[in-house]
Amino acid sequence: MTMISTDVIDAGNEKAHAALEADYDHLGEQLSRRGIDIGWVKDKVSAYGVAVPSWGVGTGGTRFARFPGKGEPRNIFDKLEDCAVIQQLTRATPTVSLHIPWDKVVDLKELKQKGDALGLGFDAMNSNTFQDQAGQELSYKFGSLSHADAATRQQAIEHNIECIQIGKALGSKALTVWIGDGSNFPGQSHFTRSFERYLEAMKTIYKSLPDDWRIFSEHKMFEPAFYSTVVQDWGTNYLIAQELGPKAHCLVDLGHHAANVNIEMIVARLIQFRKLGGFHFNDSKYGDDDLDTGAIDPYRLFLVFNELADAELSEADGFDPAHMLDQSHNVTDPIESLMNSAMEVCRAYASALIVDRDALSGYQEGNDALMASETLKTAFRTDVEPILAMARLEAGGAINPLGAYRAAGYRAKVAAERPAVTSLGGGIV
Ligand SMILES: [Mn+2]
Repeated sequence: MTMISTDVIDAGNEKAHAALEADYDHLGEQLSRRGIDIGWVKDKVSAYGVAVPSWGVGTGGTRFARFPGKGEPRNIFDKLEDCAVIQQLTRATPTVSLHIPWDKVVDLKELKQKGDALGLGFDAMNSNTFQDQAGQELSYKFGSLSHADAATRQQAIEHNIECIQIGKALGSKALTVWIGDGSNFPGQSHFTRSFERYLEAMKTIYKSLPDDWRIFSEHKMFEPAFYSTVVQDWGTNYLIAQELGPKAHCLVDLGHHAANVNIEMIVARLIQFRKLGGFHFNDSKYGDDDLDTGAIDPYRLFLVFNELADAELSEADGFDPAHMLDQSHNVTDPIESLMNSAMEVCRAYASALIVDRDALSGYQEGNDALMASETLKTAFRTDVEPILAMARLEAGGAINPLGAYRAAGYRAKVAAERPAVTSLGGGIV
């Protein structure tokens, strides 16, 4: 089942094919002068995938307002179709990450079949105890897994276990837990006791994990709590993963740090101690803006991938991070933003793969700061787009996904079929 007519993709590819071949050959020649086989890079990019967040295909909005777009998905089945468009054109997003209860369905078999029919797998499950749902018995206003009340904590634990059960039926292998627990006033909550309660609750969830599953805890410095947050930084996150055991890892959302924090170094530390679970890619200027990946600081994204490529190529012990996007789209068509973001992630990966690591290592050992920096810059400045485009073309995708998407008129088509919805799970998470 394909969402975009292959005729549209073929027509676009035919027009762009000759130029791509020429650009690819030229880049191949440049890289071979540096001792890099372009085919090796392309194969690695082809094998790479980043998960699309189900909540990303709807217009997210901000904490102030949401301006719905036309033809927005009404439910998870519509969302999967939009995700399938992204995968069909970019060939970089073979899986979808679900958020429960936003994506809860009556018939899980039907959902799995829909995914299968669209060629989509299910990545990490995301639980939600940061807002109250209709009919929910106990409120999360004052916290969930770290709540002072044992019955509220139990309710949050049971929700996470339910997410695991749903994920099992869909073929997922991981649970991501982000809580909004924290305080707005000094003295409002006891730092140690609330963290103890959180750990105890997470240990109960951990016991319900199947053997081949992992649990990712996601830290976030602030918001919704503006004074203290229970899982506020990577240090706390590392403590959690250590306390829970080998199936527990840390998830790094690029927007969940203080401004100017050296995220790539955090990534290196987590890799070194085998606790890097995965990513939520996005970009930001001020806080947790959830802007499109690479929109503000593509060099930072590259530097994160430089650490990932280094670990991959040196076969670092226990290195197997899950890659996901986590964005909120306010002013763009979410499908266009997610396609571009997936390609930005692939670009950062390809650029990191062409870093001359032997040279870099030599400059590091020899204290040649300038040349070490230049070695990274040389890779970053190289336009790897022909590699990405060729990988897409060979996998049946579009040389120019954005062009193909617009030419296909997908949004107008679904706008006619999908009445506007006023509220849809999503937003900044
Ligand atoms: Mn996130």
